[in-house]
Amino acid sequence: DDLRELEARVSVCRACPRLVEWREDVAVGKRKSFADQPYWGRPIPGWGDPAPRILIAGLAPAANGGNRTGRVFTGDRSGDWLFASLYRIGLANQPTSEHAGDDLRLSGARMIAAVRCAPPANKPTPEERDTCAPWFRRELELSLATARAIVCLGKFGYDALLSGLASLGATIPRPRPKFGHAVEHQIPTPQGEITVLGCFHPSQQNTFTGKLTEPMLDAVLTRAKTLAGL
Ligand code: DU
Ligand code: SF4
Repeated sequence: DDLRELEARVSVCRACPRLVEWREDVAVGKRKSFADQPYWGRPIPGWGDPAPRILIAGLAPAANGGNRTGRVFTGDRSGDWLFASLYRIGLANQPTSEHAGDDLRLSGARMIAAVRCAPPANKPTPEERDTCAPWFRRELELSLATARAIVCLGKFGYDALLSGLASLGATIPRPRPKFGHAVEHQIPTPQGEITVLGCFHPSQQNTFTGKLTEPMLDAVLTRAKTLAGL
């Protein structure tokens, strides 16, 4: 089907030299704690329910997280926080994700990232973001057939998502609606209206400092669930 074809095509993309080098170097070098594990080391497509009601959008996979497991937002501390929350509210079948063979499943939700390859320091360049945009756009387009709520993790993911929606013909209000935790914006798209929700990124920077708490994360995902009719 369309999604499988997209996954197959993106999985061999080498369009960004800096990211190709980084994703492969990390996969060969490996972090000590994962020395005995295989690393994916390639582009990471969206993952989860193929007909999602909720999309969870971020910026890019993590070098020792998604770049290792092959599944975006898994295998690192941010993923641990996210999946614990998804499990608490009933969208994931287990609270943790260790590796790609762990039977983890999402129901009603799908995770996508604006950039498919892990960037150094978790920061793709604007050029890399733009190079990956056609993959993101197509993935978003396929998901919009069913999705009614999109949760954006962090401001970078939020900005990329609004740009992706705009490229698909969505009407983004001017001035651009602002990012914030638990903000909600209704966005008309050619495939129907969707609600975009902001959520602070579950990175250690936010979770260690208490800027993002478990109840705050659960509340945004629960709201998305309600909006999506789940
Ligand atoms: O082979 P498959 O059942 O289509 O699943 C592919 C992949 O997506 C697998 O890692 C499970 C996950 N997944 C999911 O999380 N939720 C679904 O509803 C369907 C598949
Ligand atoms: Fe290709 Fe995107 Fe990876 Fe760049 S970031 S190499 S465009 S998949």
